[in-house]
Amino acid sequence: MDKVILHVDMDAFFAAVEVIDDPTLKGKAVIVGGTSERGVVATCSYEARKFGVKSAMPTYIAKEKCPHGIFIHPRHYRYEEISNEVFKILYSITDKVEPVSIDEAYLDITYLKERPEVIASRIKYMVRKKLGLTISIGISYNKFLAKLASDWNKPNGLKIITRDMVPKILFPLPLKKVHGLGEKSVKKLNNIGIFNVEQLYNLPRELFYDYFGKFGGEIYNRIRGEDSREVTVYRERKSVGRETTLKRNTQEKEDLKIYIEDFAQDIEEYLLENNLSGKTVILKLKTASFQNHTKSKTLNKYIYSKRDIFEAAWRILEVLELKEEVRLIGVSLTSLKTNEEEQLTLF
Ligand code: TTP
Ligand code: MG
Repeated sequence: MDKVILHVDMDAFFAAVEVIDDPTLKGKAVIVGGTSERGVVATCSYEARKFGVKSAMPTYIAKEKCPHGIFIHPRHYRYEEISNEVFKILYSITDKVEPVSIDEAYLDITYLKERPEVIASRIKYMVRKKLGLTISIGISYNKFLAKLASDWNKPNGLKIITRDMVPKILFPLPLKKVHGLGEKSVKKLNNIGIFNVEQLYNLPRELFYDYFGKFGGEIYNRIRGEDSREVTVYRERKSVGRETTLKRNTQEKEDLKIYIEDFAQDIEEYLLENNLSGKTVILKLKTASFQNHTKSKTLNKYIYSKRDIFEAAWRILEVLELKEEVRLIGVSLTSLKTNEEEQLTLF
């Protein structure tokens, strides 16, 4: 069965937030970015885009192109706040949400009963009603096509790409629309007279490896509308840990060491399964008189291996003064993050 993937992306996100916070900006050329001489544009409203202003453009050039624009310094905490609200709406639809950036996510809605376009319209409605913002949504059977679809008729877009539309819909596209093709690759291809997907499609597979290295196969598949990447769900988890009441109370550190080794093994397993690593190790002890003690150490790098976890916990225990017997011991790891996966070229 084909998957059903949504790609959602807020329209002119930072600029749109500025407009909801100050409605007098509505309909104006709002440009958010560094306002110093060397600043660059983070984003701008669609009104400003008409004048050729775009993300990453030096602010002084944006001023030349759009002298009547309203230039605003970014308020990142506020964008985070609104982003959290958007994600709450997404999680109310499904747990299968993969955040990609502050204003962008994939949702796997394969197993939801309602029709995808109904679900997408509901998301758009909720975001509009609750936050006063517009969002563009693409629907397809894989991530690559869903992302292409969300970009199809921004802002406030909704687009479905079905199997029978491929390859027709892909062929006329300029290469820069192929997510995963960086600027350099596009230039290289232009140099040999390849400007759109159809021309690329007709090249032999081996050539893709020459041009894109190990990602060649991936690009070859993508322009055929194939992409097997899963929507990777990651809900932030605060910590992972294990604890146990000892069979016999003890004051011997060497006895406690064995428990720490066991815990480190379990924690490593969990982290590997979930592609996580952590930075803060916590040792917990409960004494024979039921007093709890916790001591933590934040490391200067993320760890996940049994050995690193064990060593960090042991270093805490080693220097502790045990005044009475211990009846319970626990080790946990917090400040977790998802390990970066190898990214496809430059996006
Ligand atoms: P985008 O989704 O790329 O852009 P956007 O939401 O402003 O506009 P669009 O309607 O085309 O989706 O990026 C999301 C936010 O990330 C954007 O509002 C500002 C920030 N950003 C930067 O700070 N610098 C950049 O170069 C880009 C591309 C985005
Ligand atoms: Mg956006």
